[in-house]
Amino acid sequence: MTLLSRLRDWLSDNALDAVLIASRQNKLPHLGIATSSGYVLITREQAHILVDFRYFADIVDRVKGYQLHLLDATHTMPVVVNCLLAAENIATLGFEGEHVSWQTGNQWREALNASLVSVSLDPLRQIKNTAEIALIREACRIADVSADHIRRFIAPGMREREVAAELEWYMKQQGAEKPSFNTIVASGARGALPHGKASEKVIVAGEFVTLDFGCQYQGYCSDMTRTFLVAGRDTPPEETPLYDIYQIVLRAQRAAINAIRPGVLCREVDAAARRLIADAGYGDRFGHNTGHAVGIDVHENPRFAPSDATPLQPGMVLTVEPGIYLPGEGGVRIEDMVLVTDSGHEVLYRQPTELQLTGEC
Ligand SMILES: [Mn+2]
Repeated sequence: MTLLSRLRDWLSDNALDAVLIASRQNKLPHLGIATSSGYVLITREQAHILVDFRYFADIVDRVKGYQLHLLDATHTMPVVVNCLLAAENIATLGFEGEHVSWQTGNQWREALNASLVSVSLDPLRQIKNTAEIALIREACRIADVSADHIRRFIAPGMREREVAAELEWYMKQQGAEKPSFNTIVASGARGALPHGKASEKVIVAGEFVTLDFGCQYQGYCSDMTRTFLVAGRDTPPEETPLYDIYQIVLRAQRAAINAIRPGVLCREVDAAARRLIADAGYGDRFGHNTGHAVGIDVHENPRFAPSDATPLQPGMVLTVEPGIYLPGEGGVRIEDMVLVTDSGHEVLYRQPTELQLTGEC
């Protein structure tokens, strides 16, 4: 089903005459570009795009099936939209309350000649279509080859920030538009910080280093975490202090991935990882969800969370990223992205999840 026909079905299900889309996330599939400016108005009969001079020329040659309207100082959004509301006899207009500020919402209520209803379009993005899955696969391919590059690149004496810069540069060389979030490089004791942004800390041989990163490709995100053992110490990997923790996290991550198939509830996948970590005695050291959906936003719903009862459906794409964090000592997290398929699941990365050493080996 096409984007527009899905939205029109959604309009009838929600007893709305039209919906005004303003968020970057939900405009992207219509505009083909990510921008916080401009609007998309979908009515029962028509589809309209309203943009200013900066975007008009880019969009006019590309989008098909929409009426284009140029916004300027006199043709403001409320002026243009009120004309369209009158022309198409629109009484009830949905808008994205969760993406609009209280101030803007109040201004629209004053200015727009329709009864406004706050709605959420985000659930419509939960099941990815074939074209979206192809873009996510490419974002994942870039992260995947970049993980291998950065593992070989890391050497004792480098700063976390240098490693993050190399990783982001490499992803761009591979075709990424930008990182999908601030790259996390957390080495040694900093590994206990689940979101330890790359710092000035120098990486030392024999430490674990956790890298959590991803990129955006044509508007779609990837998200990946690997924890490596920094080479350069003679001690065998099995004798490093966090080796056993690594094996527990790896077993938890695999248990959660193996639980993924259509019909399973998100909280059951979370439980598969959480139970294993709790049974090993580290339940209180795993203080976040097991995963989240990924798409245009790097964090989308549903979540692999203890309270999320969403049943999995083919076409959903989620992360699986359990971790254990020991304050003062360090931490381990391993994250893959997984596509829910008709018969089960497919992991979108090829990089191994077993403990790997940094460097050329
Ligand atoms: Mn993630």
